[in-house]
Amino acid sequence: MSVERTFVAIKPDGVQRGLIGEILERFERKGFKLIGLKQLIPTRELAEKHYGVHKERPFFGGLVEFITSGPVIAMVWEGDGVIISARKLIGATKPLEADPGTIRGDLAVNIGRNVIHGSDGPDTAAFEIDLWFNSIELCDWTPSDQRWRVES
Ligand code: D4T
Repeated sequence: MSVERTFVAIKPDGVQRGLIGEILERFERKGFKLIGLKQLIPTRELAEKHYGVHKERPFFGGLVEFITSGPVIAMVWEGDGVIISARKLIGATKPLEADPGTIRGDLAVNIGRNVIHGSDGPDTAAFEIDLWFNSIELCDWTPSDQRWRVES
């Protein structure tokens, strides 16, 4: 596995429901490294670019309304295989199909209020990190306990 970066966002429902700490804790405890973190209310332009692949889908309008309706926590996480692993921590898109133990499996019921987003592949991750963050907002650092998580 190679060291990767992925984009993860806590959606407005997760922020409004007070789930930020619980979600951050799951990524930290797994052993991933936080590279970027900010709170923002996404503009319509940002939301439409982020969900551009869904432009023609019937739920697109509602999705953009929802994601721009309040604060979002935007994050970049780094680690071995973090792109797929983050998707596993997050769980299936439909929360009722998400396994217990996953974020959506434990904390959500409805597909339109599924709490969190994670990039679905390397190209999407690169696109989304670039879309949501400036390079100056990303912090490269070495955790002091790194050797207890990663073989050198
Ligand atoms: P995101 O992108 O939010 O992490 O979700 P997923 O990657 O797990 O799933 P997705 O791209 O297929 O869907 C994007 C977003 O749209 C919402 N959605 C999706 C919806 O409201 N109704 C629907 O029928 C679908 C398929 C939920 C997630």
